[in-house]
Amino acid sequence: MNLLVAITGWEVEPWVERFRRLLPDRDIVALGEPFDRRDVRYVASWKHPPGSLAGLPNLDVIFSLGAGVDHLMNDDRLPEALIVRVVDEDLTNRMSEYVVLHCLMHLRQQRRYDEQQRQKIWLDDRFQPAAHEVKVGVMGLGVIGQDAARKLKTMGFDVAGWSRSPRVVEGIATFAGEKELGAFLARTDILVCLLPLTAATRGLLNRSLFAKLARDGRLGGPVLINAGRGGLQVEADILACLEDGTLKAATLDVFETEPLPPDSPLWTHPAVTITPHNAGMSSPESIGAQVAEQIRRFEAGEPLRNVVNPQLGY
Ligand code: NDP
Ligand code: OXD
Repeated sequence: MNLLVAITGWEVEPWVERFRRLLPDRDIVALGEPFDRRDVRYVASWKHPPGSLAGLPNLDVIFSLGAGVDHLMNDDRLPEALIVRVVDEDLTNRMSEYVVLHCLMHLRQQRRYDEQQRQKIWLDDRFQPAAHEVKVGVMGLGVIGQDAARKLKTMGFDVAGWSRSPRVVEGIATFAGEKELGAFLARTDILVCLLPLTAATRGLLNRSLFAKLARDGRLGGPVLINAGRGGLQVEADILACLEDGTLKAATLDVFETEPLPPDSPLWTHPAVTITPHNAGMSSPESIGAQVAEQIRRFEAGEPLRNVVNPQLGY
């Protein structure tokens, strides 16, 4: 057997079927089925149970089936192997759709009109700012962040981005590193987080950061959109900041604990919009093909694409 499919939280069967169609000459097995650990050369993982990949002596490559690899980095018994992540046009497009949708939703105050509709109230008493009057700050200017920033720019928003190392993106003001974080936040009305979860970014979305966002924006207070990872945010701080006006509203796709526990006050907070970690979706069709192509490259001695730097954690 060559490829072990180790998935929790998603349906496994479509992935196994896809890999069997793409790699008919290989043994493909799902974690939980019997297999000889010495036969595994490749693993395709999405949130495999920590420790379950220990003791695979002939493992060469672990493929993350998502863009994020924190699920791998957080397994302290992960075997030594190259780690490859997903960079996928379909996934990137879906993430940008989500970001644009929610920026527009906050710009156009759609939650308020939903409530008015429920109550059959016809009331048009509020000034609507134009997109160019609203400053969006995208944290993380990688594959997804750059795509989202460009699409937000096309919608007319005044867009800036922040990354670890300096990036140049046409038409977008860019900031880098801790030194420039304050200036980036000070010009941000809607903060969009598309960062990976690493030791350096864990808990970054906290009260002290929210307090540095622009206070003079056209939306009546700063808005947070987090589609990166739940571990980036301090949920108690988000709730407290929504209460005292440090934040006006939040859209959250990711949570400290997933699924979001039923007793979380985020569920019922009137200023919070929740989605179940599905801003982007990994499609077995397209990502399966990428994994098969990467295996082909690896075995032909060609360099793998999208290899993760374990020191940086992304
Ligand atoms: P990339 O690796 O392409 O980009 C990551 C960006 O974050 C880079 O710009 C990087 O900086 C920046 N960054 C990393 N660490 C820091 C730091 N300490 N300070 C400042 N900036 C930092 O990742 P992707 O764009 O492909 O994906 C981003 C994340 O989106 C994923 O890791 C995942 O967590 C999340 N995601 C969520 C999904 C969902 O459904 N909710 C779906 C897909 C992804 P630099 O440019 O200098 O390297
Ligand atoms: C990803 C995700 O990282 O879906 O791709 O969260």
